[in-house]
Amino acid sequence: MSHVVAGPAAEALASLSASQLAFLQKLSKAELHAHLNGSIPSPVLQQLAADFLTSTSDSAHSREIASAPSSSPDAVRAGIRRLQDGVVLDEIHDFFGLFPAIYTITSTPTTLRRATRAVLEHFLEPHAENGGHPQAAYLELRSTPRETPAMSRMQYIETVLDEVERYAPERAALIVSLDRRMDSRTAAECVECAVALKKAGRRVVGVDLCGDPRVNTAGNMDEFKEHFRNAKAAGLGVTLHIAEVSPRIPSMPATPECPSAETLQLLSCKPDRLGHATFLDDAAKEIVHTDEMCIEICLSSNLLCKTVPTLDAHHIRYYIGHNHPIAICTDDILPFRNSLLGEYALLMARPPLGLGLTEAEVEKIAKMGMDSRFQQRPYILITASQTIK
Ligand code: 6MZ
Repeated sequence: MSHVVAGPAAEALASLSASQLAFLQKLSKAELHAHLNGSIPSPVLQQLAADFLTSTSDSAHSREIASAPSSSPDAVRAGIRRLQDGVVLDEIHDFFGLFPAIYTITSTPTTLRRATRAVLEHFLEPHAENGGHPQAAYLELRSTPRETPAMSRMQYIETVLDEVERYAPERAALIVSLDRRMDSRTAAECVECAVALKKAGRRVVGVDLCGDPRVNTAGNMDEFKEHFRNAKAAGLGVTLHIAEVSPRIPSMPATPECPSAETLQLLSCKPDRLGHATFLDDAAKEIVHTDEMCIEICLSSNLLCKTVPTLDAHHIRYYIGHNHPIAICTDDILPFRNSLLGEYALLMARPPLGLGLTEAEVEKIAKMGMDSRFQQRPYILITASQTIK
């Protein structure tokens, strides 16, 4: 059973003509914003959950699992059922409650390896339902290193990297995520691991700041800034989730407690790319334009988390209008039930299902994504009419 696409991406896909669909399937697309634990294809997650719930105490695997769980079997069952039924979110904050159940079943090297392999296959294997093409020509997968009873943070990163390198050394790379809830020591450890692995020639290409945007990093931003500076100094790219939710009190002047102050602090780290960037004010937009920071756009994610009411109101329009670099991304295919092809369908479908862009416009956007990869590698860009080296 394969990953099922539903919601806005599925509606957009269903509305395309055969030739539009063939055009999108063939187009070389880069996936630059996909969270590993949010991108596990649902059938694989269900298998991992079943193994977790039925494991007996006489196998090495179950002993490994038994040393790691953090949620009870009942909580895992409820979490997986929720994901299986299709998640309906009242607001973005509900979203982050989905992860404890997932984390419980990807807390050992064995299960993390299986999850990583499944994500790589989803994005990079040619699929019949995708016209025999892969979803993505190139994938920068991101994940937050977790210390569990079964592995250290370094082992976590190495486990994911082993799969990335074994499976698709030229077509995939890893971004190490820092969660907003991390204390500075943990964030420093993650960056140190990323830097050491990059120096050792491994395919770590960047660091990210992610996590529940309710957690305001303004308080410890000075320390986080230093970590991002260290990452940059080592040649890693930096991408930051920024302004994903509206400032709590829009009328308030910027203060350290106000997320818009946090936005300016994050921008002062000189990130190369930004995740979401939904609620940037004029001062922030000015910086983003001047420094040509690519915006990672996640249309279904924003619609389903209700941070953006409609496609028509989406900030992608502003960036397209200003010819600013963007990359079209899925964010988390597991809860959002989308696909990279479906996100591109949202660009092309006629309004109100999509933005109604032309093939030439969509092709240009796909190239922007390819050009915004942290590690530029030669690649073949297949377009409707030509092949460019
Ligand atoms: C912010 C998000 C996110 O890292 O364990 N994550 N952070 N905004 C989002 N938009 C909806 N979607 C996912 O993958 C899961 C983690 O990615 C972050 C959250 O911190 C989540 O726990 P990894 O592989």
